[in-house]
Amino acid sequence: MSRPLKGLFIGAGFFSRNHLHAWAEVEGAEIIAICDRDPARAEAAAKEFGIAEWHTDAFVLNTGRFDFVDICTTMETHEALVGLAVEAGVPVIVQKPFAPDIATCVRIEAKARAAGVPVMLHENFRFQKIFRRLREIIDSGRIGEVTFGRLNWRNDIDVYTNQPYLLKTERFMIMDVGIHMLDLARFLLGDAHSVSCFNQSVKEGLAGEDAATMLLRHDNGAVSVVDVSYATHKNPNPFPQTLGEIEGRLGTVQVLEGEILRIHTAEGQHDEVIEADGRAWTSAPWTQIQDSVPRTQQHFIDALRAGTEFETSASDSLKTYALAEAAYRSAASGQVVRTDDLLGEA
Ligand code: NAD
Ligand code: 89V
Repeated sequence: MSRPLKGLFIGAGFFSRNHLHAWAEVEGAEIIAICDRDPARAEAAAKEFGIAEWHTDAFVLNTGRFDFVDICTTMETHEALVGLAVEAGVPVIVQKPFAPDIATCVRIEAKARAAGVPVMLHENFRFQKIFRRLREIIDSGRIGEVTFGRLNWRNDIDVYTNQPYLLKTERFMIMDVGIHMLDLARFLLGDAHSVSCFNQSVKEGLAGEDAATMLLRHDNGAVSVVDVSYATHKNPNPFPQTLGEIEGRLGTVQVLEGEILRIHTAEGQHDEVIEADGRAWTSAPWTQIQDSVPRTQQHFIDALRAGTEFETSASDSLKTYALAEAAYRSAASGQVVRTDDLLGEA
């Protein structure tokens, strides 16, 4: 199909502006209509991004005019919205978190697979330039077989002003940022099957945890520590950088502040600075996250056109959400929790 794929965009809230700017840069696709249950938001976004059509009801999916839909709403709405798209036979890219619990994730994925409708998670941390490069270094064999990893995302950004729903979310930090880190841990160290987790609720008045520390055992025997916090006070604030290191049998790569990869091998130490691309619509400190949005969307469109598997397909992502579920259950029980039982539960 040589013409651009026509898309519907649902959810004109806080993060939508990054998606809509990004769609304007993605090759082979265009957003032809916007939908938000809040008419004022739908109309304002359509006006700002020069999109002719706006709607307040996602049933517009049934008009047969869309080649894909981008769902940028919060997790409790995804089962209904993805379900509508699947019934209409419209391929989906949907924001994280996929859904609040593994049973719902499995239900959504099963319905889409039964209908043969492709669904991808918009999980953009692995599409950040620095992590594409880190994966290349690992695949090159320079540090040997990976044996250990540490991924941390700790800062005190005021996330509550832009995303007030996080104040009331019982499953908060693991589903908001932990899920990015768990996907990165799978991307860099391979699949994992066991989790031990301690949660903390440091800020007063939150419904859920704002810090979590997870220990993972990977299928290849590697071990990783994944820790996240919105209650870490550092000056300067490292937001939105993910820091850490990946160790292998022959060397180590550190992920340092300033978007630096420090590669340690028997030959010595070597730094690479992998800066995210600033664009007309990006602004510090969000650049690293914003730059990953068009990269994620371009992957979706390229794979959809080619009929190939999405890196973060709904079926692959079930393994990431099983790790999140295991983390919550471990935090509740104090036990190490295996994931293989969880996927079969729903
Ligand atoms: P938001 O609440 O600001 O916006 C969501 C919008 O969706 C609202 O305008 C709401 O009216 C609309 N909406 C909800 N249900 C709808 C329905 N059934 N039909 C039509 N419109 C509907 O949320 P946000 O902060 O923009 O976050 C959206 C998602 O993006 C969240 O899941 C969040 O976790 C995720 N997010 C991801 C990143 C990232 O990729 N790095 C960053 C921030 C947020
Ligand atoms: O990426 C996210 O999901 C957001 C964050 C503030 C980290 O960008 O919540």
